[in-house]
Amino acid sequence: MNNKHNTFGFSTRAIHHGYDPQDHHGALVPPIYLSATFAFPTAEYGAACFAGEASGHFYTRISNPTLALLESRMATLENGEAAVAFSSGMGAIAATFWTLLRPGDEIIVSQTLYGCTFALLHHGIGEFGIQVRHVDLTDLAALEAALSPATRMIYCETPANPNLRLIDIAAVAKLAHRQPNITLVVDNTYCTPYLQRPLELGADVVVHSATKYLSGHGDITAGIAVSSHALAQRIRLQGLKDLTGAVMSPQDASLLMRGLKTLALRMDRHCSSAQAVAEALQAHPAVQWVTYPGLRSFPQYALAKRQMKLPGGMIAFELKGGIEMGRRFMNALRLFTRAVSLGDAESLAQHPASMTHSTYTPEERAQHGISEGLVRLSVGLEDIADLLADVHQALAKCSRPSMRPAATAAHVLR
Ligand code: 4LM
Repeated sequence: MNNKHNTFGFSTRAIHHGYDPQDHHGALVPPIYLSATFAFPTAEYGAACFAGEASGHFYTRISNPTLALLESRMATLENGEAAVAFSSGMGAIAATFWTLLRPGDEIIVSQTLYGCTFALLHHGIGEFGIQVRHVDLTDLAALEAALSPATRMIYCETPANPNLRLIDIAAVAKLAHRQPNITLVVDNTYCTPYLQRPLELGADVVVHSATKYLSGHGDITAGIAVSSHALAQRIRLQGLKDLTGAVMSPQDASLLMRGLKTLALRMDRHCSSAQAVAEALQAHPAVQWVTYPGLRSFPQYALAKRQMKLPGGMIAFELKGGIEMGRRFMNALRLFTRAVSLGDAESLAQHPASMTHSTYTPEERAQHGISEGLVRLSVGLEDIADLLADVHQALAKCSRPSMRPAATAAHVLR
């Protein structure tokens, strides 16, 4: 299937886009080009490659056939023109910031962000003369008031990690594009393009931690930026090539393409299981609150329905008794694994305030809507009956005064 056949459905493109086995000795699975460098037929051709006058691969930090295939697949799935692959989500985010922002510029960011993105803003680019302003992007009047001639970028996660707050991408894009030189960048890690396509709603760049749902098996760290050809070329030649050097390895690109083949199937299962777990939590007397975009009680339920195909696989909740009880719950889990990251086949539980969002001070967490008692679940692909049984048995222990850590899933299943 070549790139012109973009009328196929999401999964067909995730499996076939950009690759014809007959061009590769009939190999069903695309080969992995490990080569770091590529031979020039002549010195003149090499010079033309470096001058940007000839196309072709010449060094893997800039491009590579395996990475190029992955990038073309990610571009079609996000409905963008081009993509750039990175060695991590933070690599993709940092390269996008460093490429598109300069001292004196202003970046408006949403209230709640993944901990290392927050740290990059406040302890990274914010210390190089770029003004970082947090604005509640659910309040369009506040955004309108915050925009200034120096604003060059608006950046958000939706749903936000870890509190699942949503941003109305189309509404923010409309405001952003009143000024021609503002780039709207959306971190689409929680949704993947199967659930939400920000470029179709007016965003200019989508970034991903492809470590998560996109690869889906917890065995690589990877990142992706998707945009127009022109922006992708800038991000590739500045952010990737010179400013970070954070290139994805061709082996990881191959694993990521394997993950993409089952993305739609996996996301359907993550979402249906998360819905069931969220409902079970909501019905339990030990639970103080649950946030999940598929619950009618979710404050932005209508926006979730409109903007996302399904509510996703992530849940945030707090037990009565706060973090002390939350720790007891996490230690009681037998099938859910206590670990950061998300989007894996294995269900995961973690405590953002002391783990992924410990880059914020307690005061900053309070300001940015991350409660100290919030427990985050990434609902995996195990049988839903087993997941519910695990959640119920852990909740049952949350009324007892003390307990020791439970066995791990490996112990239980052996
Ligand atoms: C975590 N998250 O939450 P790399 N954007 C979002 C993320 O959640 C992450 C990244 C970017 C977690 C990692 C430990 C919304 C990461 C950064 O880890 O650099 O691929 O992605 O548990």
